[in-house]
Amino acid sequence: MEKTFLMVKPDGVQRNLIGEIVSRFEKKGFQLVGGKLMSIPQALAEEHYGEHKERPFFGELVDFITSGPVFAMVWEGENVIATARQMMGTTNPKDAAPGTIRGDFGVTVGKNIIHGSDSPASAEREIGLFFKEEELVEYAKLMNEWIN
Ligand code: DAT
Ligand code: MG
Repeated sequence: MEKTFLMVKPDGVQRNLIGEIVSRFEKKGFQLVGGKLMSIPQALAEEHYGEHKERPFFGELVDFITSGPVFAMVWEGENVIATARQMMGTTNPKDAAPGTIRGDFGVTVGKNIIHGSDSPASAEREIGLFFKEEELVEYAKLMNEWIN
């Protein structure tokens, strides 16, 4: 089953949005496979956002993501990578549709509440960066028969 890496950013943690965000993915019908509250070390932040290394906002981005704890998660489900991105809304909350996480809770691009992998390759890479194999829990949920 497809998996994705999602993370409540420091602004979302400070604004008490962990429960709200977890709840949205649970209610959708996706399954939580791993989760932890953690502080991101500088080196991990730079590696995670490596694709943006040359962008002018890279320094700010790394400072922001290391500025407080994040809630890192792995979620599983059919088409979960693309669907989670839709549920997050566009990168800049000013353009994000109401009903999306960034549309409902975000105001500026620098503090946009949540991260989500954008492709199968980045999902695999990011899950590997943040979670050890043994931190991911595979389990059957009877409810899945009513979802998939
Ligand atoms: P996303 O988080 O939607 O995948 P991204 O990968 O393009 O977006 O960028 C990573 C993060 O960098 C994004 O969540 C917020 C920040 N960011 C992106 N574009 C920015 C910009 N023009 N100015 C400031 N921060 C930006
Ligand atoms: Mg991205």
